[in-house]
Amino acid sequence: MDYLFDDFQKELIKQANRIGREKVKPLAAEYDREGTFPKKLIKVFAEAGFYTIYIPEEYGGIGRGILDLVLVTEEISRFCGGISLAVAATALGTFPIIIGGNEEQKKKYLPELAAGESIAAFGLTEPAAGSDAGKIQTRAVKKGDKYILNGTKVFITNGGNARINTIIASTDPERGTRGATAFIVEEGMPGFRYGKMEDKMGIRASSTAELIFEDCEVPVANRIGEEGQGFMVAMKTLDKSRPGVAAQALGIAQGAFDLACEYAKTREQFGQSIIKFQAIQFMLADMATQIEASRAMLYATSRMIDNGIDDVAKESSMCKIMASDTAMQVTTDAVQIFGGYGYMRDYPVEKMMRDAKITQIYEGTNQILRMVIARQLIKDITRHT
Ligand code: COS
Repeated sequence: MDYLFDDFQKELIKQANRIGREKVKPLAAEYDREGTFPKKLIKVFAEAGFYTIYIPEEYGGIGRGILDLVLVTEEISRFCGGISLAVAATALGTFPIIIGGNEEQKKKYLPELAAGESIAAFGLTEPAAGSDAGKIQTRAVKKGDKYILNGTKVFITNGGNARINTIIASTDPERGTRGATAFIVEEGMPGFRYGKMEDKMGIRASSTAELIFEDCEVPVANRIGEEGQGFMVAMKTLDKSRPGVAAQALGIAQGAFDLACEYAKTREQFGQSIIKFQAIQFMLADMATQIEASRAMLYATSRMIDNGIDDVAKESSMCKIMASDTAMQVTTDAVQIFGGYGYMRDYPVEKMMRDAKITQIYEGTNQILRMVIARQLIKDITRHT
């Protein structure tokens, strides 16, 4: 699909691929085993300008867009789906400021994020509010020039390492989704601490933490938008970030596919390389087809967003479902092609299968996303009849 990119994007893909191959790949197995957060790679990503991509020029970015961001995420994820989150989940944590922040907030926070001096996290999920995000219980009560936050966020990607956290809390529980409000909470604000660090099946080079707010004092100046706009900010954020999950999934799938092809060429059984068997050829053909279909849908959705189309809940859900289901299928098939070796930790494909699983779950389970798609389909049908 090279012909579809401008010169900047072609260079960006090459650069991200080189960094993935030279810097990410050698660390992927160790960081997965040890659950190491990739602090030293954040410096590399920052120097490469990956954090500037989605930030407007007036705040230290280069004002490109979602397509460029997904291209970088895809390339890094070919080598490690966990490490790619140091970029992709920072974008997720930054989008609420870009979408709903005022001029002062953008001037204050975006330049350090663009420079990669800080990374960001997005805090929506709670123990009792996962798919039903409108049921959040974290409370924010205004007292003078501060809000006092109380509650717990769970499963927060980049948690424990993000200086800047965009948090959705309820300022008016009786109003449900219309009572939610978004805040920027900095590491070190009084009453904000980290709880449990999760020990996960996959994406182990990414941190996943509990964020605990105990009478946490957040200046009124750190409220994003007005009271009651938090749910809308969260939903618009997810519309922009789900293609990032699709890119992560696609990269993982492509990485597993490349290894499976290589292995199938070199592995000999019954006197010939196993790629000569139709059973393997058909598997590889299906894997490649699913990957290309996911890629086409992801790039099309990213281009829609970059062209200013706001109403993309359906398309961003579709590309996330398509790519994450593909990643799960392709990585499972890659393990199958590797046979017994694929099941062993000595080979990288079992990690890819573990990393792929989360892409079907987070930033909206694929079941919830089908609901989002169906709701939009019903609206479209009603509009056209
Ligand atoms: N863009 C802008 N506004 C949106 C929106 C979108 N994509 N989706 C919903 N909204 C608005 C609705 O228009 C509605 O506004 P009004 O109150 O003004 O009518 C409001 O948000 C509530 O929406 P809705 O009625 O659809 O809320 P529900 O509680 O029924 O369901 C879902 C919302 C299920 C879509 C939401 O809870 C969701 O996305 N859940 C998954 C959460 C998730 O992804 N979690 C992962 C962790 S975050 S990394």
